[in-house]
Amino acid sequence: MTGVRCMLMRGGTSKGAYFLAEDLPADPAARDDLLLRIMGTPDPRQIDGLGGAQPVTSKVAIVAKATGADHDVDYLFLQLGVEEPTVSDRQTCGNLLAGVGQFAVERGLVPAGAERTTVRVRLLNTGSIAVASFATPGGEVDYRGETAISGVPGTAAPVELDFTGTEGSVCGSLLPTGHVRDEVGGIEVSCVDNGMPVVVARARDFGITGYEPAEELGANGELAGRIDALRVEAGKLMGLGDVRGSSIPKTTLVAAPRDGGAICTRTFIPVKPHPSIGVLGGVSVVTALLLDGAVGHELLEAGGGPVQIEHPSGKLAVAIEFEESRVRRSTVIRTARKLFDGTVFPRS
Ligand code: NQM
Repeated sequence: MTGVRCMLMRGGTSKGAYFLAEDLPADPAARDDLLLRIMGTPDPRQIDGLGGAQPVTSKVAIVAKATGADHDVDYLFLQLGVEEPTVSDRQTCGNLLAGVGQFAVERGLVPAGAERTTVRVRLLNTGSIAVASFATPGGEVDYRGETAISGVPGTAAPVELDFTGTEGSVCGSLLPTGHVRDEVGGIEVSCVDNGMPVVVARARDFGITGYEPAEELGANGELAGRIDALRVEAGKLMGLGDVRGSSIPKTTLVAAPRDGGAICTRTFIPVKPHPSIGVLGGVSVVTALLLDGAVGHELLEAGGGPVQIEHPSGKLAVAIEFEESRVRRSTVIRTARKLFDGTVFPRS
């Protein structure tokens, strides 16, 4: 039986299978078929593959040496369905991105610095470039450290992620509908794309407080139906076409903060509750909330410095720098960890 070289990593609050592009078929259809068999999709438990039975653990990162001078590696993200045999490249993932730099060093694509290493990563899904920096004492990746991130037990070495050029990188503009606020099906929304297309709405407009645990929201079938209807309409206004069955846009419902953060969020990917919040999802939500007139702007309690987003398993800090009305850069701290390195054997 033929195996495929693969590294399983936790990247931020996600987990995925990392591959070198050269270790996978070049033909996208053959590659996707192989990945479905590796991850164990379709199956609600993904029992016969590496997937962890949730969207945030059914992910793949494909990394290759750079094809341009302004970056070091190319990173293609693929979201695999759990129950449905789908493979989508329509979104990127800032959480798996947290492991891409270390993976590139481990596979010899990028030389390690003596103390720290900085890797410029082109996000093939969106075309923007992110810079990841992390510790490499003695020229080796060290995953150990003291940084805790909500949603992950224990601590690990911090990975700083800096994003530029994410504004409108999926839909073409930061406010893809052309307005800071729209009404969709009687609900006020702000539609934004600062690296991830997100529809922001108020939790109370959906008859929930916005503080419910993710499991409770996941059991609310009526809510899932309303969110799907909203995102399908909003997707058209955002120029994304028919988004039925697509992982974008995400929806984030906001409420006033109640745990020392700046805003409380419940995010749906696309209709299942996110156990926390995505990285570029969080960047996009904060960008929207900072705009005058945006839905939820009135709920934001941001002082100076990074904006602390409350989510179902804790907080995510996002720093956004504006230059006049343009986003200059966004920064997020994550951690990542190598879980195993070896050969994976796909289901036949
Ligand atoms: O928004 C989940 C995650 C993500 C994506 C999702 C992400 C991002 O938590 O950059 O990280 O939105 O489907 O990994």
